Amino acid sequence: MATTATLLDTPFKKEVFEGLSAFPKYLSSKYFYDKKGDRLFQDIMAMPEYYLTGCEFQILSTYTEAIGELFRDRENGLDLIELGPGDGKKTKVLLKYMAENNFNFVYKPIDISENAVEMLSENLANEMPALTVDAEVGEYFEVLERLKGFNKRKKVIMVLGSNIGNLKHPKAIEFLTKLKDAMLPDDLLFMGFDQKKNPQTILDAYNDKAGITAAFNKNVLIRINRELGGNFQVEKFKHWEMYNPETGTAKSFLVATEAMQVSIEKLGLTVNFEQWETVHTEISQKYDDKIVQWLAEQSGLEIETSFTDEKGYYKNYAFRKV
Ligand code: AVJ
Repeated sequence: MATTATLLDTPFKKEVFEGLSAFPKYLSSKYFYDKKGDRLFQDIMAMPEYYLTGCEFQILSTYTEAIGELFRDRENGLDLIELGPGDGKKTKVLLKYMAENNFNFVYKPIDISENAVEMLSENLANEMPALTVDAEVGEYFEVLERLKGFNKRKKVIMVLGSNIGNLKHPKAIEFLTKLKDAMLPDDLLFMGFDQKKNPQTILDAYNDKAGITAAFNKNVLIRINRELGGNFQVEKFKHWEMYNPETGTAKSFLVATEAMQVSIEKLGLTVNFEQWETVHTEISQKYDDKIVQWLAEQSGLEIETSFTDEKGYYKNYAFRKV
């Protein structure tokens, strides 16, 4: 034990070791996002089946003024803090409105992908040179502590893309509660929640014919191979998606198509797979008003207002601290 324990010196190593030693096996979706994972996620956002991005873009474009004015401060300016901005395409709609309408603000994007943060900062420096950008790399839960330092003037915390959907309800409540704890009465939380809809539409979004989502899911194995000295034969795993319309939970798996043994050198770990054994890799929770209302209640937040797209596929909610 002592020899393996000393090897687990990063969260990635520790979590991969735990997840692949567990039964049933699991890996965290937060490790999808290396350089190649970021690119694959960009491709996902551009696919016709992945309706989320287009719907949220439509909402932000249609209701730019209403949303922007919700953000407006009384006098001292504001900090706009975004968790998980990705490429910032949707956010730029709001940033441009704010820049053109006399907002005094700093934009603070925080992402787990160092690569995404760098690309976004560069892009904004080119496209909106007058904008003050103060980017950071970090994980949601670790970043929340630092948010408390932003209490000198109004802050708006933004989480787009239904990123909260990667958290099961208890974790989502923990996350929302910590956001609430970092907020003052005048602060706003603006969040995107993908809505329950025809289960087929959801399945198609996470199981596209071109196999981009499959490649995205398998990228975590490639990353383990490269960063941790693993020898996964990635093509021997099958991407599998299921959606439970009762709970609103979409789940992704990697399924071993044959029995095999995988070794991960830097973890000192050998993993046995039975044929058809699974690795659970991601949840993408879908919501309705009732669930969001309940999450808010459990977290000490209240919904101030919400915006939806033409089809009602997706919703952005503005919350305040109770
Ligand atoms: C970035 C977490 C919102 O769950 O819809 C896309 C990631 N996974 N296709 C989602 C994802 C598979 C995405 N989030």
